[in-house]
Amino acid sequence: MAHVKTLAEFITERQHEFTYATGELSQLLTSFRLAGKMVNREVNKAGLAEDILGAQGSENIQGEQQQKLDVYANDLFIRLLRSQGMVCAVASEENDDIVHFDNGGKYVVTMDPLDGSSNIDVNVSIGTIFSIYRRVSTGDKATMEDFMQPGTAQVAAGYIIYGSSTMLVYTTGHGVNGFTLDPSIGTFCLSHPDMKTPADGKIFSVNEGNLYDFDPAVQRYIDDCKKQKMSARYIGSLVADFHRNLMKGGIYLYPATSKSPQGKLRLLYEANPLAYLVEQAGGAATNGTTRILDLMPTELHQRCPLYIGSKNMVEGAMKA
Ligand code: P6P
Repeated sequence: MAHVKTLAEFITERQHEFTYATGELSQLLTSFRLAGKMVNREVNKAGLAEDILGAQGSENIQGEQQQKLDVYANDLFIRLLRSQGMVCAVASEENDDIVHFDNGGKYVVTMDPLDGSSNIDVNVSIGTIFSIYRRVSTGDKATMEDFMQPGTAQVAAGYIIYGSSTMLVYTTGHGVNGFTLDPSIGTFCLSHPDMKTPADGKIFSVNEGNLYDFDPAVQRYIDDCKKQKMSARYIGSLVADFHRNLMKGGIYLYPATSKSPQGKLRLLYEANPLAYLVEQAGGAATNGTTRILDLMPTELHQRCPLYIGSKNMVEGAMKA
């Protein structure tokens, strides 16, 4: 049987592509590799472990019930990132403010530690989404300036999907590669080299419960997808919908609605990382008018409408 390349081997082999000092990428990704395995273990037994299932009883800045696994994942990622010394601050969906580490790290991370966590109790795939940026501020501590960089400034981005199998998918700007966790050896192995998303697709992902709240142009686009006999696939878990569309072709839309005039999804740790990945795989991502990666952030938790997936489908949605 051909040797299966591990994530560690792959990173070593490709580290010359990483703009900054050799070895830094490996250390940066190590926290996500390790945390991904540990979150995977808890996700897989959530149905059994009384202490990890269900709401934590607290709310995050989004006013959303924090699921215990949300908090577990957030605390774990923060602990691992703090300890490995490369990252000096984190902006997380689960924390109102920037989390600072006093370690002189040259990078900052934005992350949604467990997106779609309301699906945990019903056994639907969920995911971790992350972006890595180089610090731009020069003082002792990171500042908002470090987090108000456009998506084009990302040095790496990725997600972990906890599904029928657990995968880590990431880019450093040299294509997209997917690694599947082999639980028998606790190692992520290269399973999807150089991922490319089809320019066209036959899948549209949108919560049609909001249909009559969408802009008429969006309603026309959705109607047109139906007239073309496309398949409607909406899991209600962004990473799961994104991953399927990345592999098969398709478009995911979370447009603005009257209830959410800026849409629901977050720019810094949902739209930007996935936009970086999809463009590296040949796809596209906009907020309905502007390329996601060109948006200039102004707040940590700002929302943006999101149209993301197959290039021709996103362009079609813009012309609707
Ligand atoms: P709605 C989960 O809460 C999430 O952030 C994404 O994972 C998912 O795609 C979306 O919201 C679902 O939102 O409003 O359709 O239930």
